[in-house]
Amino acid sequence: MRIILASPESKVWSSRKHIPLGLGYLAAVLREAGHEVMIYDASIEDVPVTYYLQQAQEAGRPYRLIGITATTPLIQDAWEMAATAKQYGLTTILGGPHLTIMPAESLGPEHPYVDYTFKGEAEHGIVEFVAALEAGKKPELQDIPGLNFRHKDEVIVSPVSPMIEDLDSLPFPAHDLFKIDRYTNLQPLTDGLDPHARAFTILTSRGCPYKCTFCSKPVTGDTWRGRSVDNVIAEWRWLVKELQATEIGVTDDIWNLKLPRAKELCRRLIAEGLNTVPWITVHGMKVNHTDAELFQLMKAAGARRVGFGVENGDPWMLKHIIRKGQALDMVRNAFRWAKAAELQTMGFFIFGMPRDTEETMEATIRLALELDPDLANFMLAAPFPGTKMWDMIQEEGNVFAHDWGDLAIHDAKARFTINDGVYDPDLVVRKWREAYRRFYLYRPRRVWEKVSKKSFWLDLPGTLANARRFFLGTEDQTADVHEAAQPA
Ligand code: B12
Ligand code: SF4
Repeated sequence: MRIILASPESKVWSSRKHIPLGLGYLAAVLREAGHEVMIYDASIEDVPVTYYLQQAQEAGRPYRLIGITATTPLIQDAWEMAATAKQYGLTTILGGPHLTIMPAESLGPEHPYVDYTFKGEAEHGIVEFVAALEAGKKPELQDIPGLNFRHKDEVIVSPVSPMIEDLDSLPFPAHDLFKIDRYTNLQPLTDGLDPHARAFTILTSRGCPYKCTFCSKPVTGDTWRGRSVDNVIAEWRWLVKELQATEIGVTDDIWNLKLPRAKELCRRLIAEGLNTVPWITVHGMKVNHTDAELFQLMKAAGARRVGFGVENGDPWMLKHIIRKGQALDMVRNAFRWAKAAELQTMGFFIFGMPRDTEETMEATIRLALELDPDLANFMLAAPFPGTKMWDMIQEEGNVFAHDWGDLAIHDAKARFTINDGVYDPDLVVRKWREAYRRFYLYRPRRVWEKVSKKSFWLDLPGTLANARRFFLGTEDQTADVHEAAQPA
């Protein structure tokens, strides 16, 4: 069957473009099952999806199915894409994080163009689903875990698709199907400036046993499942030797949960000569499960940058509200060891968690200044459904968001309040802006480091737009610069 797997335009994530790896996994299993698959990622395409649908129809080889992925802030775009595809007669199925949390919403009467949704990891389910369609059977009658559909006036939500235990049993993602030259480079310190970057990402494990209150991990879940080092190395070798990767991003929830495995991976990258291509941990890594040797090995294995989820500078907030399972001395140690190994460092900090006050946010700014990472990413707390933080706000406050798009992490606005007589959303935004100013502007050494870099002048329009947004405040909510999503 001819299938399009699509990622909608990321209006909430404008400058940095990374491959939608989940679709790569689905493309790989479908290809293995004999289907013809195209990956359409609206964020890097010059033409709308209708161009390919039209072209295929005119050639007499129409696409039969479109599978669309969506995170929560992108669900509106996913609906629009499904509606468009429906006009071309395609069967439509939506999957990904938002559909795992809210499988029934997209099957409501306002979305008649969505035929199916899928909850959870879909490598097994999608193959069964397509086999049923191809055989002219109704997939809804096949008892496919994870598959949700309409039946008469009812929406039937099935149990979540079971997590894949043996990740080594999966084929490697279909990296070769991505138009890789169109994606931006992964290194924020040279933000997207290498027009020739071939920046791939890799998942060495799925899941994370920690339960940070702000973190949404609906698909990969709380159970950590690691691929064998051999299996990871084989994919890494493919990326480096055959697909000419120029940089690689590890996008695990927590790649270093098992410290000996993390070290072994580094040793093997060195032994196999795969350490010539720089790599980073895209969403950071956990400060727990590290030691000085790990960072030395990472450096020798080609790692360029590590990022850490620091979140807050106040120990009470860390322990009782964020529940990150890490203490400040662990944070300090990890930064110290990473710097000693001459790795670039990045820190992720969150402003405006419930109970954050002027003092706790001040402690966060001071900690950022003390740790002094090469890049500090200050984010405003975004309550995603399914998180503990979402539940706290439902109980004690109000979410301001009008629609799911309002939850985009980089929007320059507070998204909720807590009715405890202390929490002040305006103060949160003020402190967040202050953090950027104090970290990037008010320190002459840092300003000099920035302006003395070629990249600063090459990307001057982008830099000025971001400066306006972070330092002055602006209506423009589409900006970008830094890394996204949840740090480990
Ligand atoms: C890498 C990553 C990124 C990268 C690349 C994103 C991309 N283009 O794919 C970057 C940095 C660009 C990024 C950006 C954002 N991200 Co992000 N990201 C991740 C991360 C760490 C890994 C994604 C991944 O590869 N997962 C592994 C694969 C195997 O899983 P998967 O993609 O979910 O796909 C599986 C299933 O969902 C399902 N599936 C997926 N699509 C489809 C489609 C169909 C038809 C079917 C049947 C099944 C199906 O099958 C797949 C295989 O099992 C996740 C955390 C996580 N653990 O998932 C966060 C995560 C997905 N991101 C998140 C968010 C919020 C964002 C942003 C919206 C941030 C923002 N600006 O506000 C943007 C939006 C970008 C976008 N296009 O959606 C949240 C989503 C939460 C939610 N409720 O939706 C997550 C869960 C992080 C978190 N803990 O909060 N992200
Ligand atoms: S933020 Fe990181 S450590 Fe915390 S639960 Fe999410 S993935 Fe795990």
